[in-house]
Amino acid sequence: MSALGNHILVEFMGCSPEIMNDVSAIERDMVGAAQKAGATVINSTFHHFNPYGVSGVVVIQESHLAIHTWPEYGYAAVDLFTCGEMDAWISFDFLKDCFQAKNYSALEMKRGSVNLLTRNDFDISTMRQKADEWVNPGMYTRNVWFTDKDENQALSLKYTGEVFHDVQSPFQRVRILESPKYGKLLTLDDMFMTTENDEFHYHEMISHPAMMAHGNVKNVLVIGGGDGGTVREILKHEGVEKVTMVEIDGEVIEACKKHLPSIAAAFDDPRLELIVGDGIEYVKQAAAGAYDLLVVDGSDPVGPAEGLFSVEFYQNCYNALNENGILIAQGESPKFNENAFAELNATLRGLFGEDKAPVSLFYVPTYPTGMWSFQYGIKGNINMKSFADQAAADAFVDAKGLRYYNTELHTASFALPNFVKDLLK
Ligand code: SPD
Repeated sequence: MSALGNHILVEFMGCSPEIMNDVSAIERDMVGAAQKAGATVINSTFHHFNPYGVSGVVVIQESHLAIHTWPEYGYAAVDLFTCGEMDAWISFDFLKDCFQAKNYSALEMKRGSVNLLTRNDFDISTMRQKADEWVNPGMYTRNVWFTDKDENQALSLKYTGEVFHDVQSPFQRVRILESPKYGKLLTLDDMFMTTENDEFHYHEMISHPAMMAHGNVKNVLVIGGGDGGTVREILKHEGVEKVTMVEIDGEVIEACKKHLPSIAAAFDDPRLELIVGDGIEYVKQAAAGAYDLLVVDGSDPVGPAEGLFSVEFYQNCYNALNENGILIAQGESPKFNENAFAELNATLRGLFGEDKAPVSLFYVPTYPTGMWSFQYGIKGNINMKSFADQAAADAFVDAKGLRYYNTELHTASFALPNFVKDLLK
C-alpha cells in the first residue's frame, strides 16, 4: 500500500529519570535522532515543565519528531512522523540508547494511504510560486529555554542549545550554556549564577562599595565566588595586599577558567591564594581579627550554600574581621526569596548591631525578579553610604572603566523602598 507518510508511535519505558527531566539533553538527542536518520532539521522547540517533564518538537523537512516525558515514570511518549525516504527506525534506535530505555514498544502506521485519497485539481504551479516567495531563514532555529524558578515565579532565558560544560560535581550540577542575549552563562543546579553580559552588575556591586567606604583594605577573605568575578574586581584595587578565596567546588573554577575567561580573569594574580575547600570550616578556623574585608559570594540557600546563611557561620565571620572590618554577603532578593533575605538581615543585625547591618539593592536582569541585594555587617564606625575619599573613588571608576558602579549609585543603592524596609523590621 502506498502512503504519504510513515508514523511510528513509540513508548520508551524504564528510561533514566534524570535524562527525562533534562530539557537540554532531550533537545540535543531529538535533533541528533533526526540528523542521524538523514533528516533536514528546520526548527526545534522544547519546554521544561514545573516541577518536571519535558515536551518538544523537532520540525524536519520530512515532517516531525515529537516527545513528551514523565520523569517520575521514566517514560517518554515519542512520535516519529516521516515522509519520503527517511528511515525513522534509525531515529528510534538512536533515542532508545540516548534515553537508556529498558523497555520499549512501537506501533507503525502508514499515514495518507494513497488509494483512499482523491487527488484534487489545484494548480500546482501557483503553489510552487507561492512557496518560493516565502523566505526560509535558511538554517534551523532552536527554541530552548533555561528557567530559574521557585514554586511561584520564574525567570527564563533562551539559550542556543549549545552545552559547553555539564558536569555533576560532588556538590551540584555545573553547566555552562550560551544565551543569544547574555552570552555564555554559568548555572549551578537549576539556578543562574552569572552571565558574560551582565556579570558586571553583580561583581562591581559586591566589591567596590565596601572597598570605597573603607578606603584601606589590605587583607581580604572571599568565601565562594568560584567564577572569579569577585576577586577580579577586588584585585583591581592596588592597595590590596592579599586575597584568600575559598571555593568548595573546584569544578566551578575549572569550568569558568575554560569557558568564561573574561570573568575568571584574575586567578593568576600573585596576591591571590586560591583554596578549594569548605569556606564554612575555613572561617571557623580563621585567626580572630585577621581580615579587613570578608566577602560571602555564595549561591542560594539550598545545597552547598545552605550553611552560608547560618548564625554560626556569621558569628565566625564576625570574629575573623578586625575592629574596622566589613562583611558583605550575597543577600538574596526581597521579591523572590523574601524569607532568606529578611532572616539574613536579622542574623547580621543580631551579631553586628541594629544600625550596623545595611542592605544595598542592585539590578541583575538574569536573576528572578531582577531585584537583588547585598547585606553588610559593619564592625567599626564606617558609614557604608559614604566614601573614604570620593575623588579617589571617581578616579578609580574612570581609570578602570567600570560599567555599573559609580559614586552616585553607591550611595543610592542603600536607599530602600518602603516595602523592603518593612520586610527588614
Ligand atoms: N540566584 C543567584 C544568587 C547569586 C549567587 N552568586 C553568584 C555568583 C557570582 N559570582
